[in-house]
Amino acid sequence: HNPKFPDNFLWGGSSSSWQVEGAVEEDGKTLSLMDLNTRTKKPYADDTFASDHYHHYKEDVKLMADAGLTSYRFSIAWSRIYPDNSGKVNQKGIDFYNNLINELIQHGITPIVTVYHYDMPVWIDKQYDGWYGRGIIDEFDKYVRTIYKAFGDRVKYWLSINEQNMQICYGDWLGIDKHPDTWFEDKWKVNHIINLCHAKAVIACHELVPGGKIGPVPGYVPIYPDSSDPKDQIAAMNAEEMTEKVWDDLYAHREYNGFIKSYWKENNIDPDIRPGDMELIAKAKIDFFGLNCYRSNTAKYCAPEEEEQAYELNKSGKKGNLKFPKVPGMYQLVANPHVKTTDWDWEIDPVAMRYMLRYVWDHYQLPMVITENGFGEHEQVSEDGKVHDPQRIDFMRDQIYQIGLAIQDGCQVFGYNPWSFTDLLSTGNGMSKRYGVVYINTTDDEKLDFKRIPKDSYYWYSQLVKSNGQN
Ligand code: BGP
Repeated sequence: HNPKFPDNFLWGGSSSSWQVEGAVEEDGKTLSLMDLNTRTKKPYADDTFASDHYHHYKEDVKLMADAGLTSYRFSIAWSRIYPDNSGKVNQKGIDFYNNLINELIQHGITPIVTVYHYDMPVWIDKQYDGWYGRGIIDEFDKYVRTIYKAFGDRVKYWLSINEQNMQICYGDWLGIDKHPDTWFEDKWKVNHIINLCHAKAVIACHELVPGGKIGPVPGYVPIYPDSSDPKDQIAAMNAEEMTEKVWDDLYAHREYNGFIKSYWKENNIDPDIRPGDMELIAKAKIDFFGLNCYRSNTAKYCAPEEEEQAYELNKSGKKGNLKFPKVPGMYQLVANPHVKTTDWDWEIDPVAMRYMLRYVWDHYQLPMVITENGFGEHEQVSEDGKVHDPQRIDFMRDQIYQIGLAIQDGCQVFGYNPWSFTDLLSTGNGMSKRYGVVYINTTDDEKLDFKRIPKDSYYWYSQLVKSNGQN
């Protein structure tokens, strides 16, 4: 039996605009870098239609409501709201999100909206060199103010920038390190500009959304020491600092922590912090933490004379194709013999969920909502016309149990939004790595009907949701 979940706990689902909507150049929208990114990797990614949620949103919301969901976390595509540098709002973009939000609310589902989820508009990138140029800050401020004014009467939960830490740590994978030769120093400059945009998003939300609450969304990967060797413990702390804690501290304490400041100094890579920047960041008081958690990592000591190794993620979907990073003098990541892995070598570790919630609660004492957590798999429709996904059910059951334990431990958690509700494009594997509790037929080009087929996990999750976490 699961521990008891609080009344009004939000049981939801999660997505992001470019991964689910499709209609990438419809009704005035222009392309984002992610749209282009997946486009070049055809055939496995079909960015032009994704899950065609743009045309199926009513059906999708109905499926959520039938399952008893009470929240839905999604993102707004900046390039649907401001498609170019004319400064004119695209009314059809506003209409789409208005319709979606109204549909959700009519079905008793609370919208949780991410302002920015990886999808840099191409025109912003051209004009300001994406996150590299400070010109983006005012554009971002204008964009967030527009969406708060348009939707803030109904949307009370907002999320600023999805997985800023992952964007910075794994910039090559997400296409943000556009100048790889200088990325080592650039990333902190880029990160500082994103911090300023995060601050703008927080401040404007409190100014413009009556009763509005906003939080960041770090991608959280708890890091364990590989052994009881004290050097491994420090290595795990170093890895946690460099991939996670620097961001959490900034969001919660609203200043850079001592660790990163001395790291910059040591490496002579101070970012360009201008007068007024830290005052702006200091004003951005967050209300809660949104947290994405899929897996854990394990770290061990790495001697300074070792050779550096970049993280090479497994994009093949065949086990054993991942290369762990080595950061000489700091840490190296290694396989954990105590946990199983997915076909993409992601650790399947429900305890990581409890660890994360405990860690964030202990350090920051802010309410938390899980904004992503899920199991990626190769999937197809069986001969009986159904989609059987027992591994996803096991995954979710174990994760939810650990959330219950964390709540029992005293952590304040107000919702669980697994990734994803419907199948959608994966960042690196398009539709060949599926996460949904609802299957979408996008594989058969002959009959590209986007038919929605609830998987076994949908029915299982629905039962759990309807009993507020018991089943
Ligand atoms: C998170 C992202 C999501 C999502 C998920 C799964 O990091 O916020 O956008 O894609 O990871 O990752 P992937 O699609 O690479 O399997």
